[in-house]
Formats: sequence, C-alpha cells, structure tokens
Amino acid sequence: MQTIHILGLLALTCTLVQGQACLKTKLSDGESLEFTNSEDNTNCWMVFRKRRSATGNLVLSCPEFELDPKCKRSRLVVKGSETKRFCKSQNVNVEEDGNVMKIRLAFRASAQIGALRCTVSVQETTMTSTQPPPPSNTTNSCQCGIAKRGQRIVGGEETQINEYPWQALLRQTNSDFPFCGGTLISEDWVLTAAHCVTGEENSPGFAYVSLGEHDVRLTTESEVIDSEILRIIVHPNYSSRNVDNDFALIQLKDKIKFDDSTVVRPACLPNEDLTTRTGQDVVVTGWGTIRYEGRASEFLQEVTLKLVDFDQCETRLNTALTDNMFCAYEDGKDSCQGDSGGPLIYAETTFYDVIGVVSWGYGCASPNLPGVYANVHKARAWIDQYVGEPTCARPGL
Ligand SMILES: [Ca+2]
Repeated sequence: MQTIHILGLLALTCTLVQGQACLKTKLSDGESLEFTNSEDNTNCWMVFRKRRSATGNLVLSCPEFELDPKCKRSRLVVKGSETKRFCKSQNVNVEEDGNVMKIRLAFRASAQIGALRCTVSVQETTMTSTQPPPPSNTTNSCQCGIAKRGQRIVGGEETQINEYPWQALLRQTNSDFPFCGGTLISEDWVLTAAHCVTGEENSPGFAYVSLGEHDVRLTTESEVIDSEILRIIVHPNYSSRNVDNDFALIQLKDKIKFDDSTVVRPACLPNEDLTTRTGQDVVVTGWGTIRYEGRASEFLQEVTLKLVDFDQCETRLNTALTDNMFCAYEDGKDSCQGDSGGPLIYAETTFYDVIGVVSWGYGCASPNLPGVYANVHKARAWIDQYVGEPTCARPGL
C-alpha cells in the first residue's frame, strides 16, 4: 500500500531542507525593508536584490546606528560593487548601482550594541525611467484568462507582480498562515482542492482568501484584496482515500468589483478536456515553498510543465488514477512548486484556462515522478451549478 502525500504538506518538507537562516529579499522600485540587530540577522549575509523590473538603485541608510566606537567588536559590512565597513556611530548611507547588496552585521558575543535600525530600499534614480504602460482596460467588460505582463518575460521562476491575476491564497483566520492556493473563476467564486478545506464546510470563518498577493512578506508591492468566506462546497464525490474529485468551491462574502480592481481577474474555465494534449506546455503557480516563520521574502512562483499521457503516468506512478485526474511533468523541475488547490493553466491561444487543480504527488524527494492534478473539465457541470454564467467573457468570443 502506497501512501499518498498531499502537496501542501510536502511544501513544508521542502522548506525545512532549504533552511536558510539569514534574510534574503527582492525589492521593486519604491519598496523598502527594515532590519535591526536581531539575533536572526547577526553574523550572516543578508542579501538584497533588485527585481528585474526595478530601475532604481539599492540604497542602505541607517537612521539609528550605535555600534562599538572602537570598531573592535562590532561592524556592519556592506558588499556591492565595492566593500564598505562601518562601526563608529556615524551616518550610514550607501548607494549601490549593481543588482545585489549583501550586508553582514558582525558582532562578537561580548559586544555592547546600541540602537541599530537600517533600511534597504530601491529608490528611483533621477533619470527618467521606462515604466511599462498601465493596463488600458477602461471598458466595464472584463475578460477571463488574460495574463498581465508588463514586459514580455515568460517562464521565469518568479512571476511578475499580478501576472496571473486569478491566483488566490488561502490563509487561516486566526494566524494568517497560508495553507493552500486557489483560482478565482468568477466575481465571487474561488476553485481550490477539496483536501484543503474538507471538514470545514460548516465553519467558513476558519480561513480567508487573499487575491492580488505576490510577496507574502511585503505589503507594499501589490494591492491585496482579503475576502472573508461565505461558504465552502466540497465536491460530493470527493474521496479522501484516493483523492478522487479533489475539488472545492469557495464563495467570497464580497463580490470582486472588476471595474475597481486593476490587479484581480478570473481565469477562464475549459470548454473541453484539454488535459489529453500530451506534450503541451502548462503552467503551475504557487508559493509552494512558503517559509513559515515569516523569515524571508517569498513571492509567487511559476513552473512550466508538460502534459503527460494518462496511461504512462499510471505506469510511472505505479498507481491507478481516476478519470478525474491527469498528470504533468518536466525533467528537472521541482514538482512541489505549486501549492495544493492552486491553478494549473493552459493557453491554447492568448488566454488561459484553468484546466487543473494542484492535487497530489509523491513529492519533492522523487523529482522523476509526475504530479497529479484534478481535471477541471470533468467538474464543469458541478462548478456551473454554483457559479452560473461566467462573469468575464472568454476573449474573442
Ligand atoms: Ca504582499
């Protein structure tokens, strides 16, 4: 008997393996991150990177900086294009025109430390920057499945901010703890995995849904809509035994007003079964490797996989799959990248259908095994029964 692991739990396993202690983050233009001389940030290299889209310079400034005046037991080391060291109480201000700034707070155990508070930010240079044009969606009619790409970069590990505007994140109400992904499919319905919410159908207050999220640590990079949950509906034929029909619908308390929100849009639902197109590229998105102590910046990631033939998948997994499942895989790609309940999307032309829900797999430790997804088209009738007519039309139709 094989044990089926649920991807949400496997994400935790991957997390622990990574075990990075020191702060690492990426900053966009106008973003900043403060650090102090807390234990976590001491005697290790903090790494600040500019996002690809950022045009400004990394700037370190320390409004409070009272280190050992003799420069023997404590110092602040800043590595960029050149290396600078600070120790005496002084005005620290470093501007780095490269893409990376590494900072180390080096303290001996016996050092007497005063107040230390520093900020790293990406500040626009005085030169005119070339910002991507704002979305020119001025009509009231919205369309589903349109990715938002400021610059034409596809298939990077990190998504662009709000590139996949249907991406949802489920968080526990009492702790804000992110535990699953989801897909916005209308103005008030989010599709997720049954195994994310089963048992909680009568307590919709246990979680809430974040839309528009990108970096779970920063609050400045994107406008996030947090929505309470009105009701949770688990697919009536969901089986926890073999994870068949791993679908659930979450209805939001407040409908998303697509006129107001420039960052949130639904994915399209598939009108036919596209999962049989073996070898076609599909995209899975999720935070997958969320670190649970809020230690490091974590942003939405994407991985491009290929659809795998059903029979071949059963052979490779040595497991019987149900008709409501399909598989995707790519050599060398981390199969635990996505969050359970999150989207697997496919673009036949210019817009994306959510054709799969991230369901289960044998995990990060077995990178040669395909991941298994719930086939959204098989649940179309059940979804339509609750969601009704699509809020946003398929483009070109
Ligand atoms: Ca954020």
